[in-house]
Formats: sequence, structure tokens, C-alpha cells
Amino acid sequence: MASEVEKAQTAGPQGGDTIFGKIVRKEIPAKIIYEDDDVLAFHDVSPQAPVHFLVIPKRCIDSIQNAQDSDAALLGKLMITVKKVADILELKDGYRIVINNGKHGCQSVYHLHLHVLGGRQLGWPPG
Ligand code: TR5
Repeated sequence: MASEVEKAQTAGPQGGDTIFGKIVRKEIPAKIIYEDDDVLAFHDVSPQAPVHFLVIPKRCIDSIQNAQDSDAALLGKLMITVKKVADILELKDGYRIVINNGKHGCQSVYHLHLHVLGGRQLGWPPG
């Protein structure tokens, strides 16, 4: 199976629909932790830490680079959702929030998502 770096070499916007759109529409299953009208949080299928979940807007913004001024409230809500879900999962000792953007950022799914990683001591700097 291709690594995330390999996938990111060829990935790109897919006309606003991706595998995450299918998760939002419940066409494919995901381990959902939290959802409301605007956002969805679910466990990453290939966790890179004991806790690794994704927070996405239900409306597809393909990448942070293509976010608009009018998306500001929704972007803020994504951050607040991270905090809520971290409380639900009792990540009391901290966690990391990551947004991969574009090829060099290693983005493979072009539906904006915040990675949240925790449950162990993370290293720095990332690769
Ligand atoms: O590389 P970026 O930042 O785009 O991250 C994409 C993330 O989506 C990776 O961490 C993948 O493991 C994750 N991913 C990919 C799929 C998937 C998923 N997480 C939950 N459920 C998933 N399904 C059902 N299908 C995927 N292809």
C-alpha cells in the first residue's frame, strides 16, 4: 500500500468530493466521535499515535490554502471541536493538531481535515 508521502505526490482536489464526503453522507462507515450540523470528528483509519482522530467541516473546503475569509467562523469551529473531542477522549496530558497542506505538506485527501494526535509523548520536529 502506498505511503502517505507517495499518495500526496498525485493527490489533488477532486471537484469537492472525496472519501471524507462519503463519510459525511454516511455512505461509508467511520468511527465517529462527535458531530453536529457543521463538523464531524472520527478516528483515523491508520492511527499514528494511540489516539489519532480527524476533525473536518461537513462542507468541503479542499485545503487550508483555498479557505476563504467567509470560512473564518467554520475554521474557528473546527478548533473548538478539537478541544471538545479532546475532552471526550480525556487527552489530559496534551496532544498535537496538524493540518497537512498540498504536496509538500503531505496532503492526500483534499477535504480539509485537522489531525489530532495524542496518547503518548510526541517528538519534535516532525519529519
Ligand atoms: O495525508 P492527509 O493529511 O491528507 O491525511 C489523510 C488521512 O486520512 C490519513 O491519516 C489517512 O489515514 C486518513 N484516512 C484515509 C481514509 C480514511 C481515513 N480515516 C478514516 N477513515 C477512512 N476511510 C474510510 N477511508 C480512507 N481512504
